[in-house]
Amino acid sequence: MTKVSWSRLMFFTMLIFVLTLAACGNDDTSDEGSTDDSDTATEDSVDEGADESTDTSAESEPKVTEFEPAFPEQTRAPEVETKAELDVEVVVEGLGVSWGMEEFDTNRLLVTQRDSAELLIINLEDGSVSDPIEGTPEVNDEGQGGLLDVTIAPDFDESRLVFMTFAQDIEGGTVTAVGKGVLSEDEASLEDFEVIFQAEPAYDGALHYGGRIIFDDDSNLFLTTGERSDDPIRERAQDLDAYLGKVIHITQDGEAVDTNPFIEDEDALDGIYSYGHRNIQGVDFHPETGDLWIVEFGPQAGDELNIIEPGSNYGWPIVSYGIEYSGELINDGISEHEAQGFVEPVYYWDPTSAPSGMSFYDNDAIPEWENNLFIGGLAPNYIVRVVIENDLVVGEERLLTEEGERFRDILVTEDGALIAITDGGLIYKIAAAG
Ligand SMILES: [Ca+2]
Repeated sequence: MTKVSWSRLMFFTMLIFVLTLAACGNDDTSDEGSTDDSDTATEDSVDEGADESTDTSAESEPKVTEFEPAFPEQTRAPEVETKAELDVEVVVEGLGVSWGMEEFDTNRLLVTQRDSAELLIINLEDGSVSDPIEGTPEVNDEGQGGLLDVTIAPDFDESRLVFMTFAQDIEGGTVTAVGKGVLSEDEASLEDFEVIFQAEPAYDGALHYGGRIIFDDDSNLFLTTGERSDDPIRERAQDLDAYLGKVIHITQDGEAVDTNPFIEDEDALDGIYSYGHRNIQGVDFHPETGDLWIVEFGPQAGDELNIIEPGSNYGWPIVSYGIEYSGELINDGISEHEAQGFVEPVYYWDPTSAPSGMSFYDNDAIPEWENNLFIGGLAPNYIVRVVIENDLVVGEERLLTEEGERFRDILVTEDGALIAITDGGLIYKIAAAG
């Protein structure tokens, strides 16, 4: 186990990172960036507190687009800094690409391994890693596919039900699929695993599966999908007869929830909750308002933080605060969402933050973090802390900027520790010092 002092982290936070992002037309790795790109860091030493820069936003890099925000708080929020002293610890290393996790028992996590399709149990107290749990589904592991998210049923203590998302081969290509199984008492296997939902249509591609799942208060599931990236399939994000580029609301049996917004619309799929999304990689409920918040990848820049309203259209690929990887404008470069009849993002990033899994801090262990949102960053390698007031972003901080890790998912434990898993197979624990 390695311990890193917070003062050292804050020092390195001041360093300027120069990122080399692949901007090629062949987006085999797309906006997730390459897993083996060697980011070059220039270590300009800046004394803490001696920064006389007039740019007070957390983002120090220039914008890559010409777009202006629809309202002042929509991008480049003022930089904030955590005052509490923190301990940062690598609890586990040596795993594969770790994509999703859930605390199913105090300080014990279920963690998915994307490429090997393994489900593991991690003990945060002693750093132990279980053997792979038997009975997990067969996946398509190409590109961004594989075993993706994991969550447990709200009545897990009785039902032992575990839900997972994954890329599945079906006729015509691959889909984002949801399945469930019963964790055996000895925790060695998932029994009676069955697929409950497939986000059709299938498409022969390896990108943009979305794949986050979360339970609501009624014990139904929200599932996020992607629009499969390529032009023209991505246009299906706008279509109500396709589950691509959507937030989907289903029961534990994969049926549409009967209060869904398009249930009366014969031309629309009943499971759709919202649409016009690109690739939703993070989802959580705001602890105070109860609203469902998501983050979705933009193309080049234009990653969005959105509050989900049932039946609403979030605009992709008609409007965006980003541009194509080629540098071309998207749909003649219209960014304003509301003016075009779409929901404005609460916040967007330019340049990209490559936002992945996210979690609100719904704990009082670190009081200044209460109700803040923490988002894993994949391409610039950091964790984003977002301070929100009245549904507006009023502050942003970047944590663990010097680690060089791609932070794939974030959770907050019952004890109030922030856990982050990475593509490099590390599990970080960030907690109040002492
Ligand atoms: Ca949008």
